[in-house]
Order: sequence, then structure tokens, then C-alpha cells
Amino acid sequence: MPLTLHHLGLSQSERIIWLAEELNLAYNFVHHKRDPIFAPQSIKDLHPAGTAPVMEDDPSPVTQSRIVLAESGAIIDYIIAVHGNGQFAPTPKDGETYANYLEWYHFANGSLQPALFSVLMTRGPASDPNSPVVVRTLAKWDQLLSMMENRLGETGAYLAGKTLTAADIMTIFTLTTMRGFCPVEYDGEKHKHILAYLERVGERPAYRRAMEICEGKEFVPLLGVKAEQFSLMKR
Ligand SMILES: N[C@@H](CCC(=O)N[C@@H](CS)C(=O)NCC(=O)O)C(=O)O
Repeated sequence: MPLTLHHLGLSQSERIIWLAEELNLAYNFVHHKRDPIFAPQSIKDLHPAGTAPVMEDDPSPVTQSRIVLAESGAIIDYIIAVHGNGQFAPTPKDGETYANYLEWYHFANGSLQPALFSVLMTRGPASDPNSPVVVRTLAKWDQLLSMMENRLGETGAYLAGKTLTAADIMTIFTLTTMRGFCPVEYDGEKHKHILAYLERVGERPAYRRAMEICEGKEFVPLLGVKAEQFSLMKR
């Protein structure tokens, strides 16, 4: 089995396992435990980025030798192109869906994830909730959620259109597991399309399998209005 997918517990590498399960790929799964909240040496040994996900393809059909990749977007593009027959990545022949796909695919790590990360970095227990930085970062997060809410209201399904694409696979971590690090709530009315979207994703067998592979049977994906902070953040 040439493909090895490295997952760091409770992290954005869940995206890659979800994609592999949607594609029904054969792969080796390696779980790395956080140490205590950051990446352990075993991840740093794989790639200078020192972050998860990391993918190894050995031998890669592209180079006939070992390829090691970090960065969710790069790994997703590689797997879809090399092992996935182009599935979940619309192309120009898909018309408007292609344009929407590109925008939302890049929105995930270009805007949404940095926005919630900024909330995490600025809104600590000791921070003043009225400080301009805290207010601004939360306002940015709210604005991006509204944008996504409108889009999901338009499609009634997924971000690029009626079917799942890699744009959704990139996005869901920020809307779910990331909230275990930085609890933000959704509003049942204001975010009703986002909540319906999370429910839709939560019903996908491949998503459920991926979450169980990544975090174990007991883990409950953070798909609802509220999210409890992970215990590893309360040390
Ligand atoms: N842009 C990168 C971000 C990767 C990243 O920051 N991963 C986090 C997990 S969510 C990580 O490995 N953190 C551990 C650390 O930085 O020590 C990607 O999409 O792969």
C-alpha cells in the first residue's frame, strides 16, 4: 500500500482521512498524539513544516520514488489528481460549479481557518472582551459565517453546488473540530443553513468512518450549536 496518511489527533488532518474514505482508497493510517497540545517529534521528523497533515506516497506514480507532502490543500489536490480520478474537484467543463468550487476551496484555508485561529489567539480567559482586537476578530468570523450561510441557502446542499466537493472537505474542520480549541456557538436562526449543512455532512458514511478512524468510537463530532472546549486546552 504506497499511500500513508499521517493524522495528528483532533486536527485538520481529519480532512485527508475523510477524502480517502470518500474515495474508498487503500491507505496506511498513522495516528500521532499531541504533545501535549502541539505536534510531536514524530510529525516534525516527517516534514520541516512540523504540522499535520502529512502524506507519504512511496513510490509515487508521478516520480516512481517517495513523495512527502504537507499542507492540506496540496495533499488534497495530489490525492484527487493522482489517486482519485479527479473526483470531488470540478473542472472548467462544470461551468459555474467550477468557479464556485475554486472560490470556496481556497476560502477554507485562505480566510475561514485564519479567522477562527485569530479568535483563538486573541480571546483568552484573561482578555478584555471589549478590546478592539477581540471585537474585530469576532466580527470578521461573523462576517465569514454570514457569507457561508448565504451561499448554503442558495445551494441548499454543499458549497460548490448540489454535490460534495473538496471545498467542503477543506471547510468542515474549521466549522467543527476547530471549535473544540476555540468554542464559538452558532445561532439556530442566523446559521440555520450552516447547521443543516453540518447535519448533512454528519450523515455521510465516509465522514462518520473518518471521524471514528481519527478520534475513536467515543468521539462525538462537533456538529451542533454549541461546542465544548477539548480537555487538552484546559491544562
Ligand atoms: N496550513 C496547514 C496548517 C497545518 C497545521 O497548522 N496543522 C496543525 C493541526 S490543526 C498542527 O499540526 N499543529 C501542531 C503544531 O503546530 O505544532 C495545513 O492546512 O496543512
